[in-house]
Amino acid sequence: MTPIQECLINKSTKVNPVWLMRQAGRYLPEFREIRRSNPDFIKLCLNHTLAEEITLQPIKRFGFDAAIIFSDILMVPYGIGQTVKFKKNFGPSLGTIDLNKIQSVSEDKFTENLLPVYKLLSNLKNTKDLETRDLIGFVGAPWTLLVYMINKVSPKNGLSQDFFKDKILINEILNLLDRFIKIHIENQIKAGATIIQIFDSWAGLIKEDFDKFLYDPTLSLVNYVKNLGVPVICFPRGITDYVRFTKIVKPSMINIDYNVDPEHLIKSLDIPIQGGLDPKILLSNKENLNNQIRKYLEIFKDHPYVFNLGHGILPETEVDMVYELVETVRDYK
Ligand code: 1CP
Repeated sequence: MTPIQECLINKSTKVNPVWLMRQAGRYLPEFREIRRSNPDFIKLCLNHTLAEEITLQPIKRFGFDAAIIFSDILMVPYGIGQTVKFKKNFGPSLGTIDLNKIQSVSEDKFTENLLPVYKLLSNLKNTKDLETRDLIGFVGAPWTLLVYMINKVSPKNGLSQDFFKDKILINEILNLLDRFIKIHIENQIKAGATIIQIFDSWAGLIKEDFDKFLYDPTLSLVNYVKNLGVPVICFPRGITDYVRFTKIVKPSMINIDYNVDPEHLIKSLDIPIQGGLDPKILLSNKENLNNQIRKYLEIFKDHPYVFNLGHGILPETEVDMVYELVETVRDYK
């Protein structure tokens, strides 16, 4: 059994597994080198040879307990036929939605569009580096994908004024996403994913209709993954009530963001917890980093806990600080 499975399934508090959200990415010089000669991000995600190399880069360097596939949550909108581009220093930029077009995509065509992602997983499954580690597949939650599909650019400056205007369009997209995200999950599990993580990075933007946008669609996916016999981790970043979310959605493990008070949480929840550390701490100094890491490990010493961050690692993070993080977690007694 892998260290994370020990924690997730056996509820062991004796292990301190560690991996980092967005661990395969821009803070790594070896990733930036590959990226320089591969300007088309979607193409890079669909190049299973390079994607395999990128997935394994952080494993080779830091020995994390899990590899997360090099891919993106926006591969689902891409797979159903919406144009997805990544512009330098800007982020994702999606095309206008043609509802007829995306509704007519067959399940086979969707799977065919994303075949390299599944090939990546099946190749990784057989690599020596992953014999004792988990291989994490992932999806964006319906809400977060809806946000990108309708807003068309990152909502970091807020949602467009008319975001909620077309109720029919919203409902149609949510139905479509439920169907295709499930296909993407099943394909990833069949190809070798041992855990699925659901990223709801913009859950904090939901201000009303929580059942419709947060609880119902996530519960539908969580039940689906569990029925396939694989653990599922939820990351509803920015919501105010993680306890309520966890009680309704019942994921196998909950990834907390850095605004969550972990002490309050363990008093109310008995499921394994992952994450929490503010990624900005990695931009400070080693002493501060060590103190903050120990704070989390101390709070969780009698609770099944996987060490991770409260959001993705920042591109400006120095590699040295990541070595320090892993060493501190591993040395903690
Ligand atoms: O190690 C890994 O995690 C690599 C695989 C991975 C994952 C899990 C990538 C590669 N993206 C993701 C998930 C993802 N993608 C999320 C959820 C996690 C989170 O909140 O960080 C989100 C919101 C996206 C969308 C996305 N893709 C963004 C954010 C844009 C915004 O709204 O601010 C960006 C910048 C990307 C591009 C991307 N995806 C992955 C990488 C390495 C990159 C950077 C590409 C580059 O510019 O070189």
